[in-house]
Amino acid sequence: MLSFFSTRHRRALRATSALASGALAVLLLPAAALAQTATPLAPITVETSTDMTCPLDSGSLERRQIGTKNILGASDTAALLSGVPGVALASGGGISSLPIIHGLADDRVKTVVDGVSVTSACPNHMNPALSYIAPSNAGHLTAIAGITPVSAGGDSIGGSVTVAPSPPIFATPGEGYAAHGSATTSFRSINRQIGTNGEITAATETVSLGYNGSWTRARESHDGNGNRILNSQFETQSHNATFAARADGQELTIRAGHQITPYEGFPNARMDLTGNSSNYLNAGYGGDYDWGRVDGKVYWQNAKHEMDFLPGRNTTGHMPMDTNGTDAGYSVKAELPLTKDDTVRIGNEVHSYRLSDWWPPISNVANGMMSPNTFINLNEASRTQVGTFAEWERRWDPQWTSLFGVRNDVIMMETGKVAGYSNNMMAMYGTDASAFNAQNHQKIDVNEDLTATTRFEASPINTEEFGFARKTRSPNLYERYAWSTGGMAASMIGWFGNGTEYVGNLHLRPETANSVSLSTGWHDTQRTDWEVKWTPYYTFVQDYIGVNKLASTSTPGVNLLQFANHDSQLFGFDLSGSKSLVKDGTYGDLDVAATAGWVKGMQIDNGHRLYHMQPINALISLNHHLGNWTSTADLRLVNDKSVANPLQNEQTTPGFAIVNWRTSYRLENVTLAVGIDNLFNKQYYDPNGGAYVSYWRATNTAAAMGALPASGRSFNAGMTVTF
Ligand SMILES: [Cu+2]
Repeated sequence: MLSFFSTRHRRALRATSALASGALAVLLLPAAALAQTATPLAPITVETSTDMTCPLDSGSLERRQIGTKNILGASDTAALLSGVPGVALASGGGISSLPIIHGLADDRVKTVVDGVSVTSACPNHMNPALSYIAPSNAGHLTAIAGITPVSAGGDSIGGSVTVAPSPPIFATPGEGYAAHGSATTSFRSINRQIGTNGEITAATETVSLGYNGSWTRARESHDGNGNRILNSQFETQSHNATFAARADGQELTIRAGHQITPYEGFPNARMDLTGNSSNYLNAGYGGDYDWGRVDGKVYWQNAKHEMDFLPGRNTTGHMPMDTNGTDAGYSVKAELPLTKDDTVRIGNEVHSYRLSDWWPPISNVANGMMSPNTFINLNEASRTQVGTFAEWERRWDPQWTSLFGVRNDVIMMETGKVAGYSNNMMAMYGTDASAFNAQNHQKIDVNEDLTATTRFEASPINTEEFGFARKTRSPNLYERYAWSTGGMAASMIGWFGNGTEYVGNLHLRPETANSVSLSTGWHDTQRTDWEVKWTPYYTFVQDYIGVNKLASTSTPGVNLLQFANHDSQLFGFDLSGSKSLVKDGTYGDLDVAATAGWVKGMQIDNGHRLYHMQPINALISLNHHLGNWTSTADLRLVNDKSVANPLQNEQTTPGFAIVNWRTSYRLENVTLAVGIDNLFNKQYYDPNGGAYVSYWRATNTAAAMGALPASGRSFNAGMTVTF
């Protein structure tokens, strides 16, 4: 793996190898010989499934792996994906990171929670799909970085992230009635975060009733230098109920829930979340029949979202901004094993989304910047997706398997008339609103997707996979309909964590990605000792939705930008591997797992670097396991970001190496865990952490903006009791 790093990085690696061996000593120190039944805890499960819908270049986390992070106070479900090959994270608030897969972020990644695509109902994407499921309620997480099958969803061009809540628990045959529950409490020192969550299930063999709830509150975090990270506090709670019934290979699951986030600071945004209240109701059906299997889902979710300034920005004024968004729809999929070698999957879905976005005035002063009328940003905007797919999986012989899929998505968008706070010509509200209202807003995109992959089991120790995909995403509501070119209004639009100003574009075309990727995997015949996997990829995105510059502003780095199509290309590789070092030794098992990644992306016409490219990076994990005792030491290495997007105030960041450590022990029905994040209290800046906008606003000095610092050392502890 060393060969993938620059000379400078090799030096960093040598310096940190001393740290790593220190961490190993810590890891092995109290070798209490308390051997009982074992549940090993690898940080990431590398998929070895023969199912073609799960490409080689994907990773997943099981409930027990999520459980360890939950005990130590994980609040951000997206962040659990850290370390999965191909995945990087754009940080936001305490529960709202956005996944980036192979350089494609946010809406470009298909994110499905409990079978439902939830849309961010905020011009800053503060409430993305993954913010609605707490880690304590996540049963299984999968990220597909490679060629995503059409059955995993359309209207996206990147990989896919799927999160399923824990499946309902039923009584085992003969048990009659069963009740299970657990309660967890956790603490983190860096932001004095406390959290508690629990679940309880009462079930017979055919009916199950469950509840899962969580609450977390965190003060402002601190960086490695001990300085407060302004506006990084948050609080959230969720309540989820599950009813499930099953009989004769059929299962019906109904889930309903409520989440309330009274506040969540966003240090890299102009605004903070000052209220987010959401409710959902969905029903899922799965049934096995003689002819195959059918899965269906109907869903509804509403979010009422408010933004303003939390204290810390040193802002005396207020700027209320409200959104109300509703996702509703259904999906139905059938899997038909036609012969013993052929499986066909067909499916259809409708996803309707409605969003209103309005900003109440701050006074009744006539002709003001923010008065006397309500600013109408989106007036009953709607976006409806109708998707249909067919997929054919064929095993040609014991070595060759292929998957071929086609998909059609029709995206229909519309929005009503808009208005500014006033007809203040200086702020161009009147001119812009009239120009926008005079145009036809209805848009219909007909998108055709295609994927083809083939897998070759070359030998008992080698698997090869080759794939091609054409995938299309239509613009989101803001990319098309955000209408004001007034700097203040435009600065409220954008989910990029950079303080820059964005204007929509009614003439945007959908973006279409054409990707090729090759995965080569090597492993021992039993797949228990060692494994190495390498996936290089190339993507050409026709009409990539980037930006054009409309004007500079008085703040260096901050431009007035408009969304615009630019052909672009991205390429890179993912590398992952694991090796068992000690097996069944007197002092337990020891293994090492590592992932590394590199991606580069640029616009083809002008060579501008794409936003959100993760520099070359690696995660090396050392896992120790003895009886009920499990420990992990992670070494995370990220190279410097020296070239950034020139228009979007992207920050360059120095390289860094940090060490995280955690250990847990289970004694009967109690599990105790302790851990230290950023063990050496390093001051570092995540390359996709964005700009430190809250600091700029607090000090009113644009020069002070810089990159957003990451959190310093945190001592974490937690306990779970099961009953
Ligand atoms: Cu928001």
